[in-house]
Amino acid sequence: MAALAATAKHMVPCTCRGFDIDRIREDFPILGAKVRGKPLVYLDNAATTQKPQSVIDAVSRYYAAQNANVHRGVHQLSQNATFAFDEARRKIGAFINATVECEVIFTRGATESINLVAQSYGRTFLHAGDEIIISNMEHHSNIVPWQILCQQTGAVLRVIPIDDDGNLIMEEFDRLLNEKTKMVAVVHVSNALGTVNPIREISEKAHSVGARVLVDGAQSTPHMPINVQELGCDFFACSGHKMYGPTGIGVLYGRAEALDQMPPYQSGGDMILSVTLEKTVYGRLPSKFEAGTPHIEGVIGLGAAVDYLNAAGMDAVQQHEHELLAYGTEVLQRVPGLRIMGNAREKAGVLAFTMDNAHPHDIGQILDDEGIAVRAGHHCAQPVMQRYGVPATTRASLGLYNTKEELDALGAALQKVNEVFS
Ligand code: 7TS
Repeated sequence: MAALAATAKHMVPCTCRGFDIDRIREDFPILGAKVRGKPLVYLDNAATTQKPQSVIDAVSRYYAAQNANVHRGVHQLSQNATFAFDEARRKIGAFINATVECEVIFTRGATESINLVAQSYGRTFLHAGDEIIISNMEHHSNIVPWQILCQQTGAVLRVIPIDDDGNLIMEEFDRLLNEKTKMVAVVHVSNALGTVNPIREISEKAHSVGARVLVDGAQSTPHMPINVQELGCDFFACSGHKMYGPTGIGVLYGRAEALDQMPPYQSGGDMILSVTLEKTVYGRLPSKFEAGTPHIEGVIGLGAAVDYLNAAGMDAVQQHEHELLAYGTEVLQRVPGLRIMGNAREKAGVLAFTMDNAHPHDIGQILDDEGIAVRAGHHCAQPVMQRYGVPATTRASLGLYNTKEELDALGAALQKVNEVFS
């Protein structure tokens, strides 16, 4: 208690060079809000992030000045909208270092991206007896699509276990890999533990037995520079709303060579070269995978989010959040009866914990009374909860606009939780 109070008074500014946190916070109008009469402390960034004014403006500018359907109008408005849409694809491709922009497929989010690969690649190339490797720390979005594919094809799901700290047990991965492995689908950063997984090593090992690699990048893309070529993966999935962009838009990156071999996932307008009543010739990448009118303002808003992240600098974002994570870990460690879940060697973005005396939902409620937004529950990662024998955790998840002062406020509020439940 004394230690906590001392911390709260002694506010330590972020020392990251070139990262002007005050300016950044001013860019996000919602961060000025009050919740229950207290300044909002938003620590639920793994669920969704807040939006900078530039993203809000890009979406509203589209509707106020550019609204038209894309890739089909000869008129000026449609050409303007098409230009803005295509420009966003270029920016996003560069942001993740895709080789060519047609490797960027727009989807509804990470969930749809993974389902697209499972159904299009999986149903075409996987057969009875083939093996799919996932890990024990996956979000349900990277479990259920593979379970369904297994039911459809007779393929078999294998799972890399995790150790007590939340690291993948790589020796077990080595043991699971064999010539029957056709797909390795792993999360880059765990939403429940914060673990950063060694994707490059996983890709190299998987490719050595001829398997494809899908990376669930929903929780890595907002926190660190992403280079899909360096990661060596075949597919990479992410969600716009977790990277300060709009909801309902996401990305599937796929190697052109792999996407070229895959059949469409959905069909209709915009994904064809020609249609007769007897036969359809599919369009080229990326349109083959983008049937129907796309989420135009979502794509444009995501382009603006990527501009924003580039201006902040992903190296600086990573360093800032790294400092926050270390600081927040210390703050939490000082709370009596609190156990952090997930102490992996490499971590990003997430501080999940349980407390001896209080249920995660009660903790979430008391924090909400203090204006602090966290998530309590299983975080759509029930196998992680089963691994550690807990029904749920409380999770504070970080974003680029968070501060050490906010983590002090979290620590002080958790002290109140202890007072209420002691
Ligand atoms: N993969 C991971 C690792 C995630 O954390 C999430 C969402 C998804 C996939 C699915 O993303 P979506 O945008 O398609 O829904 N995770 C969370 C979370 O941790 N709290 O709320 C949503």
